[in-house]
Amino acid sequence: MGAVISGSGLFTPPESISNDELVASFNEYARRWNREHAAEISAGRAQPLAESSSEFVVKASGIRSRHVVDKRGVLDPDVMRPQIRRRSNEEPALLCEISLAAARQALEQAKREPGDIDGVLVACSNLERAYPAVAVEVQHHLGTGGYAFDLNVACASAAFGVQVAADAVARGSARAVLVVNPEVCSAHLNFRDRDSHFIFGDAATALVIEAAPRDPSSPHSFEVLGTRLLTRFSNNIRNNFGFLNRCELPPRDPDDLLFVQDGRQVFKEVVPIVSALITRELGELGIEVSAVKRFWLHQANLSMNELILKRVLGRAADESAAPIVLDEYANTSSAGSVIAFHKHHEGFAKGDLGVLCAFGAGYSAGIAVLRKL
Ligand code: CO8
Repeated sequence: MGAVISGSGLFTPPESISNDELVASFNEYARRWNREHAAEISAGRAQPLAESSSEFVVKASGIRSRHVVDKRGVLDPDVMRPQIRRRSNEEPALLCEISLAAARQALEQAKREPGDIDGVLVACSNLERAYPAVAVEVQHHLGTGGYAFDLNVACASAAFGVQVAADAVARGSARAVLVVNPEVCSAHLNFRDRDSHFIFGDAATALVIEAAPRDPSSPHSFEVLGTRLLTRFSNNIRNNFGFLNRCELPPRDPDDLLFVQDGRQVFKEVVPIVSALITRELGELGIEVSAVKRFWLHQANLSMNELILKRVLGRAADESAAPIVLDEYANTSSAGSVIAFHKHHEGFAKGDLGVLCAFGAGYSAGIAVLRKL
């Protein structure tokens, strides 16, 4: 018995911010800060803040816009964060709500009812609370059976979820598992940091993974041929937010409780890790790299994806072989590779091969090799 991805779903927040809008907000903040600190700056006790630019953002990352859960709060130079209505414990939490939207779509593609699902994994970078697990809340509102738990391996979380789910259905401990990736990255992003203010966006994705799909000939059914995960510790992408913060002495700078990275180091170190992972897994499955029709890669940086594929293929990949969604969505952490899969798995004939690969903080990376049923 194997495992099949039989449906995918995507929730895209309706509001979107262009680079020009984001940069205008940042630059207004920088000008205000420089005015307020003019005396320290002229005395040499502070450095003026430099302005951001849309040209830099596109050139350095390939990102042109991002969807967010609250555009007004992010763009207001006095706020610079999404403003989210506090919900009562009786209402679905925000991560649960966006998970449900993506999950229902995935179930529809798979032609499954919630009662057909034995497990829900919420696999993402930024969980909304410590407990109860968001996955259990999603299970409750969807009405699925079995069990549910949260899993956090940063941007690689979806790939880790796919392996856990595929193993469960292949061993028969679950008939079908729903893997959901809700990401409200805008709430963990420091919009006052010029180096990273443009990087992330919000979205949620979902995959149904099961042993025996209801409709094997559906355009959405892909057999999971193999999976491989790896981790290697690095502090180059870090977020120190956690339950010990309120007890720490001395207290931390609030900016240290948000996303921070050394983007250039990450780029340099992650490209070889990921290209080796893809090459090795395809080799172990006896698959020629040239036989892979499409690569659905994590969506952090356009040049990074181009370089990874150049190393794997020995030549540049064209866009139909490696779809890009980060231009519209920016980095949506664990959702990125699944958005690429969800929007671009058309045109596959029976037997065609594809690779889903996610990577990020940890470092962590995971791959799933898929074959069209
Ligand atoms: N506008 C204009 N100039 C700028 C800006 C800006 N906004 N920002 C920096 N610059 C300047 C710098 O000051 C520097 O100037 P100088 O050369 O004079 O010193 C110059 O531009 C170049 O700066 P960098 O070296 O930083 O620029 P890079 O070319 O490296 O591009 C990137 C920066 C885009 C960040 C790039 O390094 C990158 O994308 N790296 C890969 C990062 C990556 O993949 N990270 C994974 C993160 S995802 C993850 O796993 C975490 C999950 C958590 C999710 C939740 C979050 C909120």
